[in-house]
Amino acid sequence: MYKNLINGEWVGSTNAAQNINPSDTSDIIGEYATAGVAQTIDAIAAATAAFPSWSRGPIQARADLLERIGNEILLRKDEIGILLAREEGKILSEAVGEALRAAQIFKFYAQEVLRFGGQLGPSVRPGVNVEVTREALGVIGIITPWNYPIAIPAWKIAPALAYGNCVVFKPAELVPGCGWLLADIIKRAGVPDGVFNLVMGSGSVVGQTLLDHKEVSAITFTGSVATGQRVAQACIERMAKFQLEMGSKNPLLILADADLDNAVKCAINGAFFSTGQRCTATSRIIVEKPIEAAFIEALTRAMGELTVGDARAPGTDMGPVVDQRQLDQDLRYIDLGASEGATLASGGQRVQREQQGFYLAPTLLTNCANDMRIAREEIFGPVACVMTADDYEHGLHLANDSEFGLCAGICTGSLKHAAHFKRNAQTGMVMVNLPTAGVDYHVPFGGRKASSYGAREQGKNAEEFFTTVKTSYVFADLPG
Ligand code: TXE
Repeated sequence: MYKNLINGEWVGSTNAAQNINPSDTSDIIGEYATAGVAQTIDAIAAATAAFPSWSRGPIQARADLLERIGNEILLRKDEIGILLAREEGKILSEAVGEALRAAQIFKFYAQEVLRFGGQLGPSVRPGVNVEVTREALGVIGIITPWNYPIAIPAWKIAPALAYGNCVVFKPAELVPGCGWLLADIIKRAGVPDGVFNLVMGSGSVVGQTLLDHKEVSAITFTGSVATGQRVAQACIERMAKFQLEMGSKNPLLILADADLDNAVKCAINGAFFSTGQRCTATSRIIVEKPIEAAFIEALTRAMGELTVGDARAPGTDMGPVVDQRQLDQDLRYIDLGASEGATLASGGQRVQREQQGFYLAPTLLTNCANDMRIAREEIFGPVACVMTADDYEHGLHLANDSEFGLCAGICTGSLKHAAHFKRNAQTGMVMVNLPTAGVDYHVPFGGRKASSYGAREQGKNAEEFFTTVKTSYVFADLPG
């Protein structure tokens, strides 16, 4: 049984959960200990006890730790990629790429630790100086989803530790394998006892305990809107700091002057890579009327060339959906699309393979309207809707007409329209002639409206969430 990491010790449990390969449901990856309330409280207590020495300890120790973690992930990226593909269903190249990304993130924050911060300046009062500094928050509860089982934990854990916080990390139930492996690497790198703790288990028990515990200073969460709202309510109740990254309904606007081949590549990548299970996935493709027919024809042709299969098999372009519940949700939305009047242009059905897995064909719904539920609610699968724009202004209006606002893309040869779109898209991120998914780690990540709440993640911006600002006034006008 893979155990939880509490105060530097591997701690078992009477309960365990099976980790199942979505490409082959007969393949059980392992048994993972399920923590309860008591173990979660033990982890919080260990993190609380470790905080004073960790937050005030030498920054070189923190930098070295993060560097060692990054180096080991880098060294083992292929092995981690295989595990990730096996438990989440992302194809091997994407999974190895995600492991590499996790390594880069740890190495970035290893350097950030040493970046000199703070401000010193004169007060408006004579003889007084003002210092603005940042301090660690305390214990951070980290709650992550299943779709990026190593990169999302990395981009929360690395800055949390870098800025001097202690961590209690709860991975998503479906992907304990990557969470456990990351914890093992962090422990092997020499993290002091209690500074980093892993508690695997359910959202309603482990997650809820983190939300409600008074010693947890802040919660960083990525997941669904519904759970995000619960996180917000629980944190507001006891005035804890929180940060939410949730769903989206990202638009890709394709204008008549776009390079058609590139537009198709952007749509394929954005809508179907990682089986469409990305918060930045393209789910609304808005096409200007004159090229709509040609675009749909080229896109469905390219979709027909995608090989759906075992995530670890060479030649697979798209792996399975993560589990039965998500597959049922995807199929429900496809049926809903038909009943709302959309046309099923491609896919829509389960795919049979030798082994039992949650395989779904990449699916395109055309003749969609922006007020249909399939165009407004996050499906989170390989399903994209196409809708028509009369012109650029109409396309921009459709792109912005959404409860969500994470990322928006435009494909166009027009600098004027690209610049206007960049300025007027109501999202946290904009892509020009690029897929909506695929971001860097050294710059802010996050959205607007129902997609995100609180400070942006990643890059230097992470200090906004993981630290608190202190303003000190010093009277030092000594005589002579
Ligand atoms: O998310 P949950 P699920 C969306 C996507 C997907 C749907 C459901 O539409 O179909 O969410 O996925 C923990 N207190 N996204 O069920 O439930 C939970 O254990 C504290 C989009 O996986 O939000 C897990 O660790 N924590 C998103 C984490 O919250 C709780 C990525 C996320 O789980 C909790 C993932 C509670 N009461 C899902 N209940 C994106 N856009 O990136 C659950 N959790």
